[in-house]
Amino acid sequence: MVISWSWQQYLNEQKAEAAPPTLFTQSFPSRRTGFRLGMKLEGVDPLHPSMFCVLTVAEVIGCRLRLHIDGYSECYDFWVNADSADIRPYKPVCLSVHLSVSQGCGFRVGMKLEAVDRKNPGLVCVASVADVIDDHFLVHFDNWDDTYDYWCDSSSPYIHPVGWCEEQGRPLTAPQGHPNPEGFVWEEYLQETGSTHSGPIKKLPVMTDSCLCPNREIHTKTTGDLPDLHPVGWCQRSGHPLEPPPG
Ligand code: MLZ
Repeated sequence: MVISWSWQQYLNEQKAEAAPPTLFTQSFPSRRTGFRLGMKLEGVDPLHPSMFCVLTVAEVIGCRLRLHIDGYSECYDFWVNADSADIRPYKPVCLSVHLSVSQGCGFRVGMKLEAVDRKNPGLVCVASVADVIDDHFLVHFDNWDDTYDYWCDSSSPYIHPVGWCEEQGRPLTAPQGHPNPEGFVWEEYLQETGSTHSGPIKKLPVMTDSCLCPNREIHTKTTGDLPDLHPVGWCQRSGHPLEPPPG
């Protein structure tokens, strides 16, 4: 007889509490996804997050999608949540229209910000807005090559306004090759580069700031992984299988 694994029983056995849903930026899915096999869309290539690719829905489980990058091997297929900010519909009018000013978010090319390096999620670095399309913009890390770039919108948990690190008492990684990385001062840098800072960045939700754990190192890693963390019961509610702990 197969006895199904139960969260409640597991929490009781472990004498542990579940992280409450209020700590998560992701809510429970409100409805079943309408994505179907073969549908085409566009989205960010996770291996090259500065690029949008033509994608095909290759598998749907609950509200998770396996996406195939058209023209490339299946080994590059990747999974996202159906409500991921990294995928978008084909919109004939807006396709390939690069706007220097976004219509909604207020970000402009050249504005400076502090952003999590998603390849090194322990680092928050000096960054610039490198491109804007509709309400999405490309984050580029100053004086680094574009392999660290990624697209996001103003609600992204990875971006912070200039001065955020200082306010939080945490280190800010200066641009590569900066003459005095330990003594980086925004005012001087903005003056040297003749740039402005991005004002309208939405701050990290308060609950995320206080986060699951007081340890700063772990908090940073958690921040880097936010879109893939869900509260207890999310898999059941979204129709996705949950891998129980072994044993
Ligand atoms: N250890 C790496 C860190 C690169 C960080 C870049 N951040 C945009 C290196 O030095 O190559």
